[in-house]
Amino acid sequence: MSYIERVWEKVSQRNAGEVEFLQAVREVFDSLEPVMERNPQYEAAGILERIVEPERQIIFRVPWVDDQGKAQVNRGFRFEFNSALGPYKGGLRFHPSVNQSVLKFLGFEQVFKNSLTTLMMGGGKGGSDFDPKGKSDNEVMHFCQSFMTELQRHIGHHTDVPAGDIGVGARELGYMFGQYKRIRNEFTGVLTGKGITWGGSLIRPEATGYGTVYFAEEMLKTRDEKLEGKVCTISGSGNVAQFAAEKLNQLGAKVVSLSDSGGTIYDPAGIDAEKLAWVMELKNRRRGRIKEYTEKFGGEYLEGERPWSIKCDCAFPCATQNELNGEEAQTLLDNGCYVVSEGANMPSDPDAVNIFIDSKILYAPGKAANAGGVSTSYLEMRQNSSRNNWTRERVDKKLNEIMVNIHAATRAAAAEYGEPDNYVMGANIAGFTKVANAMLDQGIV
Ligand code: NDP
Ligand code: 2IT
Repeated sequence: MSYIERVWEKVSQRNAGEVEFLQAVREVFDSLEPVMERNPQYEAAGILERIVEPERQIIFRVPWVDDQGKAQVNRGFRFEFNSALGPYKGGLRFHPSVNQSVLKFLGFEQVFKNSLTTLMMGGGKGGSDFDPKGKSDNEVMHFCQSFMTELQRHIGHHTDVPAGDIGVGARELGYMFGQYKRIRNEFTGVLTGKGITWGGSLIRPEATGYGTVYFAEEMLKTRDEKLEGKVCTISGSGNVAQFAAEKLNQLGAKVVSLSDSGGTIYDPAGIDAEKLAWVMELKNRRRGRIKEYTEKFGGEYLEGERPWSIKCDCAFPCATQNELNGEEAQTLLDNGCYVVSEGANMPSDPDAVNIFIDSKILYAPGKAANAGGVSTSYLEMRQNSSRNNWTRERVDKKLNEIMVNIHAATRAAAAEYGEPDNYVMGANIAGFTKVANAMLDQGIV
């Protein structure tokens, strides 16, 4: 049995039942077989055994009082996965589906994503099974304060720097930052995605969506093509989806769908800048459901459905994990889609990933295509350390350069192992190699 398969057997036994985590590990392992053959030093130093085990796992009670005066309890987590390349870095997710498996898959992916950015960041992820949906601002504030009351003892601007993810945006980050500052009596860049007047970076809110589109642009360049005139489907209608749509509009593409957990809206006329501004108001202020879009602008509401049956050239999954299965991947291909750039983390399930790879379309996995968010978080940390503020243009230019570099590094790693068009293999190998070599240098810790 190969080194990889021996480690896989142990990982799957030790983490039995953690479906999402094991899915993420298997995908990375599937890319690494030729790397292990060429580099026996990794086995000798137990790199794989160590890289699948978080350095530290923190699980805690989050008690809070709701608007009726009733005590509520949620579970809080932070997985500090790997610090070989820098302080732990990665978002916080608040969603009822959050559990150990989901956050471990996200933390594991984050290690390779952050390595791919070439910036100095380790990987981590955290969150809670708290559901901000339907809660008052007051309840969200009390929850965030309680969550941070515990989390603050584990994080710091040189140690572990959380940010947003599903269910954690400007409002939640503000409440958490306020509580951190109150307890620790320090104003530091301990969180990223901060408000612009209190340490945030311009373009951080836009960065993940913009970056995902920049990555698609780079992939299209390999075929001498542009995004202009392309019909694009997007899933989700949160932070990543909104700014992917904005950038696609700016580049002359036509966005025809958005979705949320209730269903999909299909607007064949295109979701232009004006309609998108309305969606942002709906989602970020009124916190309403996407189906209201069709009442306002027409088009179709596909209740309970995802956007993948809609004919398009390019698809941007920007909602959540496993939101695109094998059957849907095949439907996309049958309808002529040939670019898939993942804004979400692990949105394509393993069947879909295999179908995309075998079909040789331009398919970019999340850990490469959505790395613009965490990269711009790093630019925010840089601005905080130097007490400087960069202009929009400067941050956006840097973000674009980083995405161009990630694209090039991904292709180069894939080419080195004989599959230049396989972005999954390229991202996994390039991400892994840098972390593994740093771990070798730093000894068995
Ligand atoms: P938001 O909370 O802003 O938006 C999430 C969107 O996805 C909402 O439209 C939501 O619909 C939908 N969604 C969430 N969970 C589900 C589900 N289980 N089924 C169907 N739809 C769902 O989150 P973000 O936009 O920040 O994150 C979206 C994805 O991008 C996630 O995978 C995240 O990990 C990834 N990502 C985010 C980054 C960031 O900087 N924010 C960086 C890199 C990746 P509803 O409101 O109905 O729940
Ligand atoms: O999945 C991700 O990369 C994020 N949610 C962003 C992490 C960050 O630290 O900005």
